[in-house]
Amino acid sequence: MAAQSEVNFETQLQPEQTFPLTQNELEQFHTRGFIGPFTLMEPEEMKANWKRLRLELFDRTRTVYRDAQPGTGVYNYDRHLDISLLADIISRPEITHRMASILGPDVLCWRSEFFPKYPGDEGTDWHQVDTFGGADGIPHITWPNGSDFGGAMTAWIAFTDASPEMSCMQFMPGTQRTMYFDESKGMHYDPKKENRKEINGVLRGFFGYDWRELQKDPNWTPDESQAVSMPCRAGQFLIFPTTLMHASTPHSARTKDIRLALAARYVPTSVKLYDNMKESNTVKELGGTYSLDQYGAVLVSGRNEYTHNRMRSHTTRGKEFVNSNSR
Ligand SMILES: O=C(O)CCC(=O)C(=O)O
Repeated sequence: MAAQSEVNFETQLQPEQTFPLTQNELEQFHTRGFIGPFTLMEPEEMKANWKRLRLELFDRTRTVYRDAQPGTGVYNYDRHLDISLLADIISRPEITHRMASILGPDVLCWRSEFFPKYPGDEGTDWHQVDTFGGADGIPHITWPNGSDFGGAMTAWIAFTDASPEMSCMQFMPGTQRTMYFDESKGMHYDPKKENRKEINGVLRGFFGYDWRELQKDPNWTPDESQAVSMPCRAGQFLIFPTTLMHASTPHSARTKDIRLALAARYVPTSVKLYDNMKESNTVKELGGTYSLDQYGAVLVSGRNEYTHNRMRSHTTRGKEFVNSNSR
């Protein structure tokens, strides 16, 4: 993981508008591998945003992946590249200043993904993500040689409440530096597997995949006694590296309400994105495929001194992305 670099938050920001992690928080983060929940906005504001977003998600005329297949996990990938509300959220200083405290000053948001859980849905099974190539075995991101860390730093942003009965996140503290999975093995997709299987007595799965196919040791099982549940109110967010063992509880609440989270993924600018897809220009994941023709990473903090990644300065609707720490 990048050592903490000196981060100079914009001088025109008032102290109450800057959000670096404190030394204590950083220590806690490095020991446990996660931190939060932090408040991005009040529940009522987030619930109103979700109401608006529900309608905006239907309009796919400006999405960068118009070729993505309905019903697959990739269908609503990277909607921050066309929806202004999401463009604002992934660039919010409450998130990006904290990311800069962990990753160093120069930070990209390279992806956003929705995780909807409907009543009765399985929880997401225990997993760790290093290369993001779990589906096809091909790394989607490449850290520079010698980096002691892969994966991406996630801001897991709750659009609705996420209680233990309503699919809250779970973590295994301190597992972020030991990979129990090898994504180069690849997995088999079978949507019929969804919401069907109990693992250790809990309804869990991985969106039509079985992440356990990637286990380095087929006989290993996660030690659930180590699991910590992290409920969030709508408008709160958690930060964790994808290499931390993480999961979510099933949505077993007696309600008609969905649980919805947006996972925004951040990396330093030195990380190469989709370098292995240069020829095909196509990504395969979560049962779907999409072309990278209109893709670009977003600089949310600092400077980009590299030319290896495609970048976007504006959404497809012409809204400029905000860099909350432009050095
Ligand atoms: O929200 C979930 O159920 C899982 C989220 C997750 O696995 C992630 O953000 O990496």
